[in-house]
Amino acid sequence: MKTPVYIAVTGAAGQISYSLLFRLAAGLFLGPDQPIVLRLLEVPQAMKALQGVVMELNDCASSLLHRIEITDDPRVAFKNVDYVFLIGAKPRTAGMERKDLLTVNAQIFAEQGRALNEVASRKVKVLITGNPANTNALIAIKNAPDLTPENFTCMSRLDHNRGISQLAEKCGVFASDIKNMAVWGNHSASQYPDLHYAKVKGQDALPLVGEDWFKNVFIPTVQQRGTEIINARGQSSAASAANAAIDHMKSWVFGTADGDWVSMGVLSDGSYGIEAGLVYSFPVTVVGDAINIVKGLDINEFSLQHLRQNELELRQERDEVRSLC
Ligand code: NAX
Repeated sequence: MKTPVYIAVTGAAGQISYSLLFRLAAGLFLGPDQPIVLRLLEVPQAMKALQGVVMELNDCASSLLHRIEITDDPRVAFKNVDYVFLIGAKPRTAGMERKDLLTVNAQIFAEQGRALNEVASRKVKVLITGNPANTNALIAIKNAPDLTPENFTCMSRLDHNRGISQLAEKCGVFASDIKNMAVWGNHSASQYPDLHYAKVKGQDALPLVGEDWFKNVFIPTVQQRGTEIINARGQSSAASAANAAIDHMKSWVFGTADGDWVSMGVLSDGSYGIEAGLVYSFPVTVVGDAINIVKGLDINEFSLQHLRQNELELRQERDEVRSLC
């Protein structure tokens, strides 16, 4: 058996984690021969619920799950960890303005960034899922000056997977027949799911589905999918979010397939004119340990407007929490 690796999950008693943790214990992230230690972080009020989750994890009798440790202290949770899923965040409650949500979550991600800076492995891979994910990632990066921005990414993979699924359904093909989906910008309703480079069984997607479907059906469907799920289920996406978090981390650890890419929120280097220093979703490839923004794509006027709108929104979010980043 290999040496166990340490995986921390925050918001471990929440609904995304309730799907994620069992997948991790089943080896769906690192494979069937990699034992893991789970470090689960929660707020003190959720510790009892978390103990219930731990009982259920133990009842799976997974031979990969070497140990489970629970804590309400990020410095304990993140000590020497290799992989971190930052999922825990405060939900928006009645009467709360968007700015209030930004501020309250900014504090959480500032504290967790500082804790990672102090105690995590210098090679740690941190995925930020808790919303507002892009700006939370930026705050974590800024509060972890001894780590590098490359240690942090935020999740747009659920949006990417939603795009693949919509296109596959429209074309009557399998999801695996779709390549080069791209989701640009913020993980918000402004996100830009882009079919200009997408391929369906090697053919250009746009001529197959038409501009009208792309602009008037595909884009709003992907943008509004989270809301549609809340309206149907009475709760936000959880299992699909956990699935996307694992997909994201697998791409990061094992690399992207030849000729394909994935969408990830990473610190902008100024590519496509997006202000450097914002955490923005780009199409990326992963080779070895390096995440590379896909360069040189043609951006038409329609796309440019969407890219700019997302940049503006992320600038505004950043400016609202300036003191922390
Ligand atoms: P839940 O409300 O079910 O769970 C969140 C958990 O986080 C709770 O158990 C809470 O006690 C815990 N928590 C709060 N503050 C914490 C802290 N400081 N340290 C540790 N734990 C803390 O939410 P869930 O449905 O699991 O969603 C979690 C986050 O993911 C939310 O912010 C949600 O908006 C976001 N999402 C992001 C997605 C993405 O694609 N980036 C998609 C799914 C999801 O909406």
